Amino acid sequence: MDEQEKKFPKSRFGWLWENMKGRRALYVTAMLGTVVYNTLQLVVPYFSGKIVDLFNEINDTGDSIAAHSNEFYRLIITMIVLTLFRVTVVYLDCMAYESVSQYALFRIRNFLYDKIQRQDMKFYSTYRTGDLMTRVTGDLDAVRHNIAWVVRSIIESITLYTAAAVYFLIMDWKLAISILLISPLIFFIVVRFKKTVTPKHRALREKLAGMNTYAQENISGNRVVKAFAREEYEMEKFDTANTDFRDTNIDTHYTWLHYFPYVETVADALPVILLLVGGLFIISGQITMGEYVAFSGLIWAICNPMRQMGNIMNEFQRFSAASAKVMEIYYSEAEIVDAPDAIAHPGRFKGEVVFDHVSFKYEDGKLPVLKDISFTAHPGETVAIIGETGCGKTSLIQMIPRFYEPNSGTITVDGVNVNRYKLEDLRKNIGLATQDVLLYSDTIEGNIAYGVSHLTANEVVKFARASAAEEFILKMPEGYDTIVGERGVGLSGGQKQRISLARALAIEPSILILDDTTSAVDMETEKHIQHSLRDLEFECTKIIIAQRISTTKFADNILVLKDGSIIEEGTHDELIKKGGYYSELVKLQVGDITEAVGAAPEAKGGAANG
Ligand code: DGT
Ligand code: MG
Repeated sequence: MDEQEKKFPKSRFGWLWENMKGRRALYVTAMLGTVVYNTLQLVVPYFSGKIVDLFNEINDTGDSIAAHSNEFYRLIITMIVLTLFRVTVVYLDCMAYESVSQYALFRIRNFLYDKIQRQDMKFYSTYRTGDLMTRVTGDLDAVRHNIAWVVRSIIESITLYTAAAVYFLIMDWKLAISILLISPLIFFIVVRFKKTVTPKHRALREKLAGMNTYAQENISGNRVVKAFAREEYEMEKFDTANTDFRDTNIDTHYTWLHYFPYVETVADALPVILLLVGGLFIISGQITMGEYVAFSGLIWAICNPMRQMGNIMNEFQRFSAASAKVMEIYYSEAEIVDAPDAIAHPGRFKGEVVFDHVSFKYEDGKLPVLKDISFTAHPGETVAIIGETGCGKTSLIQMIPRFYEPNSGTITVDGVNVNRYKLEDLRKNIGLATQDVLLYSDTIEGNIAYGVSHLTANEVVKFARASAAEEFILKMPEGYDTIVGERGVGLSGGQKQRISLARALAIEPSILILDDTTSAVDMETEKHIQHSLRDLEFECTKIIIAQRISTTKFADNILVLKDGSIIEEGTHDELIKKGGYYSELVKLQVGDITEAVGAAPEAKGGAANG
């Protein structure tokens, strides 16, 4: 057992068994079928031996063969019927293995996808997309191959070998032992082979994942590559990864070739031993000619399993490396989950958000990102957060829907710690427009209605209007039915932001969080959006991250963040009077501070920092 296996609640085979639920009986039947059809492989040599012996007997007695034709026919027909039966069993058996393996593959894949969907942010920053894709494709196929082929081959080899060995021992134990004595040598060779090949399969699997990650990042980041004209460089980098993968692949497959001659020599020695010892036994009258024929017709049943062992071991090691990767995701647990006694809150929240001495640090980061943050957003209020880039704004708002949890302090919504609510109820009440906008490959309408599948076309239009998105949507070739996202028409940054805002508004959230959502829209449009946000039909607390004074100006409370701490707090006018960081910012963006106090500051240079 390797290290990776130890941390899983089940062994590899226990895990496979778990995922065959519903098809276990079929799998056991298939395994029994393998035993049956391999045992039946002895039929042809057995009957051939019988026929030869019968022929010799007739010869010895001097009878005519015609007089014994019935016995011949009986033997031949039995042989044919059993062979047909065996072929039928083989056929059904292969179908059963395939069916069970596909069933388990389907089940595991669905389960993995579900698992991945439910993971928290930490998971997504730990695993690379290409690596995850490798797990649900290539690695899973190795698992399927194990169920359908490796297990069958193991049973096949063991059955054949055992059946032939037993048959040999019954016929003539001395001859049998002289042949079988050589078998342990093969085990010795294969165990050595396993030791060499195991780390190679692990390395191979890592290289494949690395190469896939590379390809995935480059394909999705192709704009950057093109912008910097780095195609050649990227191709070279991929070529290096590809070469490395190929070399490791060759090395892994050559490993068996190093052991192959030894196995072949041992396997090939068997017929020679049989010829030598068997010949002597016939001469001394110890065995009949028919028995010799049966022995020699069956010697492959001893040789082949021995030859096959290397191949099986190779495939099994591939399965071992791959299954460890799949099981890692299968048994991974999200850290941020519902508390056992989580509070259900299917309805709307009033929308009071309170941060009480919250400090936070990313697990993989060294420095604290947020230090002792305390503020209150009353129901219906607008709280703006402003501060230089990297000061922790996004980190702060991500803790409200519990994407991350504070290291100390508490965050409450309507007086209850957010970690006490059912995650789904909490998150369904929060409309979030993230800083990096991701739209799905779907129509504009589908994207806006993402959070509420029953949204009517009229409502979609209403939210698009509120987000100042209607005008450009109507100019699109197919209006609301235009496909956007990866395969659809391109949208500008500001257009994407507005669709993302409409998507957040469409769920009519109790708490609306906008992370720099109007940074890429022009001043006129921003004004329109601000009006809509003030006149929403539903009550909603708004937490708005912004870089522009024009956005923060109307907020009930403005938090100025610096290096993870709130350095100033108050309304626009209060902060200007204070003459601190905020008022400097106003000067920078608006120019004349007297204009800014109580007036519309968006008239000048608001795009600064946008
Ligand atoms: P922005 O959007 O450029 O205006 O900056 P903020 O204020 O939204 O900054 P934020 O909260 O994204 O990042 C604050 C600090 O935390 C910054 O030093 C980068 C770091 N940080 C952000 N996300 C992660 C993460 O996932 N892991 C680690 N280790 N650090 C992160
Ligand atoms: Mg940010």
